[in-house]
Amino acid sequence: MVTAQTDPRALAAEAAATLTHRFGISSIDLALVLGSGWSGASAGVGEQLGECPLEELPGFAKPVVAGHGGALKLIRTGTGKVAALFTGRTHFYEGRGVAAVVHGVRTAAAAGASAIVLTNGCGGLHADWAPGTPVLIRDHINLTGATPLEGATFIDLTEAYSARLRALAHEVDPTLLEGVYVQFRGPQYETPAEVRMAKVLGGDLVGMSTTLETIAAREAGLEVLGISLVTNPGAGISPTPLEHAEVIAAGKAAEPRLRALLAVLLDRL
Ligand code: 8IG
Repeated sequence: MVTAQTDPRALAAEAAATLTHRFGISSIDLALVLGSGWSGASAGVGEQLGECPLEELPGFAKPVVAGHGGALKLIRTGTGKVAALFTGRTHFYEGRGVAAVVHGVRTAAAAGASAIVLTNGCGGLHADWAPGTPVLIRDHINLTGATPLEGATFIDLTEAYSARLRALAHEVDPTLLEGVYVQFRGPQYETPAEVRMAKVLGGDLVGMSTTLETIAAREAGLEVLGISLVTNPGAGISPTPLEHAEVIAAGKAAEPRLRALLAVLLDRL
C-alpha cells in the first residue's frame, strides 16, 4: 500500500495540505529556500502572511546546524503572489536520506508552486570572486553519488537552471556573474586537491546543497533559479586563509544587494 509513510510524494502532498490549511490559502505560487548567508537578505522582502516552525509540517525535522533556521514563512510579493520561504534546509550530510533533503521542494510543488529559488552559501573557485559575491547557477555537477529519483525516471537536465529566470535575474542585476556549482557530499570542506579537481571539471563554485533539490524540482516540473553567495574561497584558492570575521563581514556587506535582488525577482517570477 502506498502511504505517506512509504511514498515521499504522498508525504509531500500531506505537508502541502497541512500548509495550505494552516494558512487558509488554496495554493502557493513560488518557493524560496534560504541558504547560509541569505537570512538577512530576505528580511522585509514582501508582506509576511504567517510563519510556522518547519517541524510542525509532516515530514520535516529540526535542522541540525545551528544558524540554519527551520521555519516556513509565507509572504505576499508586491505583485500579489504567494511565496513560501524556507529559512533552512536539510543537507545530504545529515544522513537523513535524499528524500528528506528534497522534501521541501516536493512540498512546494505539491502546494502549487511553479518556480523555486534555491540559494546557498558556497566556496568560490576564482580568486577574484570575493566573499559576498552573488553568482547565478548556470549548471551543476552532482558529486554526491546520490539522486532523489528512483527507477527509470529519465529527467532531462539540459536546462536544469531556467534560462528564462536567469535572463530575468540579469535584467534585475546586469552585473550578476554565472557559474557551475559543484556539490560535494560534505560535511568536511574540500581538500585543495579536490578544489583543483572541481575546477578542472568545469566548476566555479563548491558547496554541499542545491543539486539534489534541483533534480527533484525538475522532476516535479518546477522552474529553478539557483543563486549562490560566495562566502569563502575554496580550499587552496587564496594564499592566506580568510578570518571568520572577514567572511561574516563580507556576507553582511552583500545583504542590501541580495535583498534588492530577491525583492524584485519575487515580484517578477
Ligand atoms: I559557506 O568552501 C560554504 N559552504 N563544499 N565548500 C563546500 N561548501 C561550502 C563552502 C566550501 N563554503
